[in-house]
Amino acid sequence: MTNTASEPTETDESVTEYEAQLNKVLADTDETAAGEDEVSLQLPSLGLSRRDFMKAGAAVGTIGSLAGCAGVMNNGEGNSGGSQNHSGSGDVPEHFVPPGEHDEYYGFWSGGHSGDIRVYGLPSMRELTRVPVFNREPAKGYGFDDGSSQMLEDAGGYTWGDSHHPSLSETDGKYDGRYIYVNDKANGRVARVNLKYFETDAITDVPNVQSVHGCCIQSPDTDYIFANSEFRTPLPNDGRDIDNPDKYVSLFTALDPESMEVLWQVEVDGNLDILDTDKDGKWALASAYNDEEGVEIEEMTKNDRDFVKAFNVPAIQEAVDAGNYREVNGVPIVDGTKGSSLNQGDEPAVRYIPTPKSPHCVEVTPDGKYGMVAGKLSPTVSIIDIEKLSTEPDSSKVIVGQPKVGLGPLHTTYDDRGHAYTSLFIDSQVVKWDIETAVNSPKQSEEAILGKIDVHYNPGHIQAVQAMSTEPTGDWLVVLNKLSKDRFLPVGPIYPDNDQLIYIGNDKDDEQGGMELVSDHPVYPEPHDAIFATKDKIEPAKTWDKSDYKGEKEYVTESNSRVDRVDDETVEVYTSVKRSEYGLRDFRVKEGDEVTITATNVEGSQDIVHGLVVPEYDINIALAPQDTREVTFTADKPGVYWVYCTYFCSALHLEMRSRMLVEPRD
Ligand code: K7E
Ligand code: CUA
Repeated sequence: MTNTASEPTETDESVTEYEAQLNKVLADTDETAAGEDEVSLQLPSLGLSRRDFMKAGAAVGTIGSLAGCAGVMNNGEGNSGGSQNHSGSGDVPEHFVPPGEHDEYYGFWSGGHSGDIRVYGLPSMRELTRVPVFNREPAKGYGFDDGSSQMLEDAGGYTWGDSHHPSLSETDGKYDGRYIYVNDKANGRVARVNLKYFETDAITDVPNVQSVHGCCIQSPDTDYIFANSEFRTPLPNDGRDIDNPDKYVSLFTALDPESMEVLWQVEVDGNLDILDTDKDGKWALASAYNDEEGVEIEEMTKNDRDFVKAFNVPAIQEAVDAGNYREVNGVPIVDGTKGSSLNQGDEPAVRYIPTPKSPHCVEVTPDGKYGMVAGKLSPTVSIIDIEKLSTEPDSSKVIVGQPKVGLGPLHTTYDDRGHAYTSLFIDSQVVKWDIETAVNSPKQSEEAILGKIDVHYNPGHIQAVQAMSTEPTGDWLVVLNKLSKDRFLPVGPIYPDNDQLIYIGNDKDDEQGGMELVSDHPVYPEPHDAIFATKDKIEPAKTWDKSDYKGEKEYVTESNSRVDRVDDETVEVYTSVKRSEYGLRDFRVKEGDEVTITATNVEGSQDIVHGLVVPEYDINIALAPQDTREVTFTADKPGVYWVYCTYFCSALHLEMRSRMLVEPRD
């Protein structure tokens, strides 16, 4: 550990303060929980004193000397051996992918507040590319040409986003390789990335919500995209009810996966958090906290339980079709609050499933039988039996298991052999457990636990290969750790995250349940989640297909490169682009003209990309083979402006130029 202990008192103070805060939350829970039913936190059954819990929590809360010990503290049981061993044991298959060879899996990471999607290969963990989504990206010209900048403008004109939950489109429960959908937690948006071109092709700014956190496709056939608003706000949020937090609402939103239009929303009590669906197109499950509907932390953590919401999608659609809604900002809003008449009867629109307070997430098993709700503040995972959602009228009986897994459970993923893997934020571990054993053993018991492995440090999401589809393959697991601390060369006070690759293909009977840590990978902050598909699921185009934009943009050849003057103040410039020349060696416009340049890369050979940039005009477009892009600007500065290519495309790349000649308008 490079951070040495015992200097700044400010650090100590913040630890003490954090301890006090958590202590208060737990004390309240403890008191109200006494003598109550099994959904309470039940700290005594942890087998740990509250003091131990506090210490672990404090270490998490402060990126100081104590926090460096988070992993170490939990090594007391001597299960750290394998985690120091980067090469793994002889049972781990080769994860080094030699030069020139390809990975077995595509991995798609949400970039967090970098706003993008990162594409990695697995098991090499090599970053292959980034797909800008909510962010502008000069390296790919995204947010610079007319098409993408207009899309960003129409989606609210924000300059950034916070991408969290990437979801791959499915057909019949299997990844179909068409799209990734991802939310913007910051500005309440949902975007779609086209996996033929690895390019964002749609962004929807969801009305009536401020922040979209949970986001997923509906299994098995991607009939809807669902999005949860985490923050409760007045409806509409136009200045009314500012001082009336009771009137704030949280909405569950359905979008059309093709048009990306918002279809309807459902209003609920409490807030909404993360989402997953069953595998039959009926239930969407949303974790939730703040059933208290408080606006300050003390209010949000007062009660010892919250409610997972189960949305009955056909019933909601029926209510919408029957006109059973109110409309706000053009969106039908269905009443899904606890007392709603739509929630009565055999097919309630929304069911409220009681869980321990502040659960974090829901992830449905690949066979669609169970939805796992990680406890976060509770050391348990609550197992929802999805079939019972349709058959069991008593909501508290829908939870059919509740294994005690460890401290700070956040996310759960699956292999192909009936095992679940849960990240433990506070323990800095991954726990492997057996699903059917957990269902068949008493709640709060540890019978289902098969082993734990240390990770470094404070894991958030974990994801196993193909685990969100009906076809998990069960050999690799990635743990997205929030902190890297002393794992890499220091790079200043903002550290990389540390994504760790774990082999899970061996069900060995050891302390780690056969899990083996094989490699560490620093990642640029701060990815939130990832999803993995076998390489055969994704079939990207190698060059553009001009028929994909036929009728929208002209395919400009060398012979039709030209300057069209539309009127006294509007000019259209058309140029082809190839090694090592532009179709126009120069072009002439007048000061004050609105200029639109349409440029086509006429080359057919793969990987020959050209740029077209105009210095001092902030123009920067990138053109893959057979692609056409447009850019519009005002030529407000007279003079000579060299147009050049940004991609090193040939031996004559530097000579690949044109000139924009802007004549003074007298
Ligand atoms: Cu758990 Cu935004 Cu998916 Cu982060 S959420 S950990
Ligand atoms: Cu084209 Cu460099």
